[in-house]
Amino acid sequence: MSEFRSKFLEVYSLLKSELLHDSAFEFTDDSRQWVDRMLDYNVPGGKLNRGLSVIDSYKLLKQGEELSDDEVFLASALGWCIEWLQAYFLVLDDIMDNSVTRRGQPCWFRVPKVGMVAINDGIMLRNHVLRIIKNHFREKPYYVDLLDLFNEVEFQTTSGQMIDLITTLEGEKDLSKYSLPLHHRIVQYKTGYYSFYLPVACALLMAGENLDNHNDVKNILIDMGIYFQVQIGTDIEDFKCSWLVVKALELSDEEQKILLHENYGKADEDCVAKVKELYKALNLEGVFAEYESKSYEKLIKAIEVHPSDAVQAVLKSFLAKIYKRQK
Ligand code: GPP
Ligand code: MG
Ligand code: MG
Ligand code: MG
Repeated sequence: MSEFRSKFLEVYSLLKSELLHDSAFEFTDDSRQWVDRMLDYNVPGGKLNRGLSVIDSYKLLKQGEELSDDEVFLASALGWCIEWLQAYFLVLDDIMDNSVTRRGQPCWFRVPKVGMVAINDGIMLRNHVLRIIKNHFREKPYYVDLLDLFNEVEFQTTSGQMIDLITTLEGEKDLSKYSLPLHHRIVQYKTGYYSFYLPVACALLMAGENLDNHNDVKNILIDMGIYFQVQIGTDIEDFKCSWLVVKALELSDEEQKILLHENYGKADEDCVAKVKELYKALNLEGVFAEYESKSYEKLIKAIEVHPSDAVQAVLKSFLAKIYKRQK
């Protein structure tokens, strides 16, 4: 667990309080209470891995040097910007997916009296990211780069969300469109940039680096992001374009393909069971284990040719986190 966790949590309260007293808006008690509750409901309830990894990465980039209170604060603030960004994505994604629960509680739009106000709340969360960055980074030499980074990552995530949505359109369920490259594209854009690249990119900017010189770091992190999604993508009922179904299609004979087409993406228990049985018959677990060790070796090789030991340490710490998750 990160040594910075308790500091990080303190920073949340401070950022929230600043937002609740933003002088660009004349808050009333009601409106302040709404935002207060909306933030507590949607922002801090996750595992906070993305946010914390900004500080952890920054510390590794400083190669063990003691961080000042100001550095810990700034890295935490950027970490929270990522958590805020994610809250914005998830509040809106749950509406688009018509989901029921998120992080063990009802989705925000399902909370009584929230409903479609949640759309505006999502936009509010997005605006908060920019308010936080303005409040704390306006004077920094990397301010413009930071804004540009968040803008670009948001665009990539929105684009990933679009291809995810249009491949699972109701009434157009067509399994034959699913392929490994499509699956990779969806997860790369929908989650890879904001979950894996963004935390490290924030730490690099704080450390005075120019992101144009770190395309190799971006590529490695995006590959890790794809691997990470492969691990967890099992959405049979939702007709998701997951790695498992793409692999299954690749390995199936004609008869098995027909079975997949008939049973994939149906809420019916028997259909789900049939798909799972086929996965077993195709030994997808074994195929996955093979894919896992190959991708691990490939990533380690890519990391070890990087010229900076500090950057290597950042990438290896990410790799260790996601490969541990498996067991
Ligand atoms: C979640 O994917 C979607 C995102 C993180 C991106 C949303 C982007 C927007 C611009 C709204 P998912 O629906 O597959 O995940 P989950 O199962 O967590 O809902
Ligand atoms: Mg969803
Ligand atoms: Mg979705
Ligand atoms: Mg999902």
